[in-house]
Amino acid sequence: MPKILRSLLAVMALMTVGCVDGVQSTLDPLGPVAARQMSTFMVTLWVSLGIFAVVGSFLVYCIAKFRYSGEVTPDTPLPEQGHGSAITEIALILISVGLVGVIALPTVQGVFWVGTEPENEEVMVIEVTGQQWWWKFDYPDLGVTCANEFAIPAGKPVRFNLKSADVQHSFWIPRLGGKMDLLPGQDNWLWLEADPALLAANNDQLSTADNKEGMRFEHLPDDYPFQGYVLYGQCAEFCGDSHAFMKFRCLVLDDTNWQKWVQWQKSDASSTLSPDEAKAGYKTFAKNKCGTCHLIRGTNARGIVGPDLTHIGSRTSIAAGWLENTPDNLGHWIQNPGEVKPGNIMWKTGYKRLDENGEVVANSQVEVDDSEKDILVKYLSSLK
Ligand code: HEC
Ligand SMILES: [Cu+2]
Repeated sequence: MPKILRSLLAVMALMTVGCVDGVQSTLDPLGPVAARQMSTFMVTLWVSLGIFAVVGSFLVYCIAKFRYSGEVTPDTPLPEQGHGSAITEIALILISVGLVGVIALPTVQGVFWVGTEPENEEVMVIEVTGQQWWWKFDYPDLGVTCANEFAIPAGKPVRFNLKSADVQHSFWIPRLGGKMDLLPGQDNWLWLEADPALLAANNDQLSTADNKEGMRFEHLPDDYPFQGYVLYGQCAEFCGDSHAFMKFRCLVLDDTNWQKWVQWQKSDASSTLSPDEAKAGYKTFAKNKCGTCHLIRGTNARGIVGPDLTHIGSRTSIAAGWLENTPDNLGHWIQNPGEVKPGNIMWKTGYKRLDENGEVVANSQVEVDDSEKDILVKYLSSLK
């Protein structure tokens, strides 16, 4: 096989594997919107494959059947020439129009279905704000605000009102459906739902100690305060340096866990450290000006530039779904966020940096040394 063909096949194989077996596969729906989008896609796929098979077979047949077998010289006569057949042409036009109809009907119906909130059902509203490079989630009816990880109740439709604080982003939870742009100055929305039956039916895809490879969506860790599923989301519109690291996690909870989650989210920060240790932790936080950008409810840290850190200790991830929430990752992030997510606002506008001439370039010049880092990691991890 020629080298170029082999490389092409390898790339195609890799891409297909990425589609079929990912935690963010659109071909493996876990909710009605994703299922509908997938079935519409399958109609188009089957029709296209049918056309490919019929046209391809004719082509191969004609090449084989009408091939000139003798030696070709300048004197070889042209084969018999035809000038079209009205009947064939009309038939082909009718068949094409028919096939376009077969594709268009479910597509147009689907567009309207996806664009209309489910009737006769209470639809919960979540306001989503995309920011470079993290997500803010507000529940106006519940008085809950959180960042980068949010929860929805299983089996209930949710309306996402989409806004952007800066540039264009796009909200996407591939296994639930989507996606939709967040535009500065224009309000978009979409609705999604996680289907408990589909979640239960795909239980074998859960990550377990010996099934990390086959993982397609996850159970929450055992020490998480609630039990449920984790679905992965992603910004799907290029929005700057760290666009690829602008992820988020959507927790899907049953009724009992959902009620518990809401109560917990509404509560102020509570540290598992002793009051003295917690006080020292907060002091270090305040000293480094972290509170000018971050909110920790129940303290004087009231910043809104960065994500809400009220319950950061109980999050599964940090840096907008990009890193697992471990003490090492948290420490690395706090000391050098620019290395984790190039160009991010915390690093760019908060931290002490030098330009190529050794001149200081930054506003507030945060610089966290090792002992302060340890205190901050201990304090933030204790905010459950
Ligand atoms: C200039 C504003 C600013 C300052 C000062 C700042 N941060 Fe941040 N912080 C941000 C922004 C913006 C993000 C989101 C970055 C991203 O994900 O792109 C962030 C993210 C974080 C995260 C991850 C949060 C999440 O939801 O994943 C942690 C933890 C954090 N900061 C801790 C700190 C600590 C500790 C300090 C003080 C040493 C600090 N920050 C100082 C703006 C700031
Ligand atoms: Cu984005």
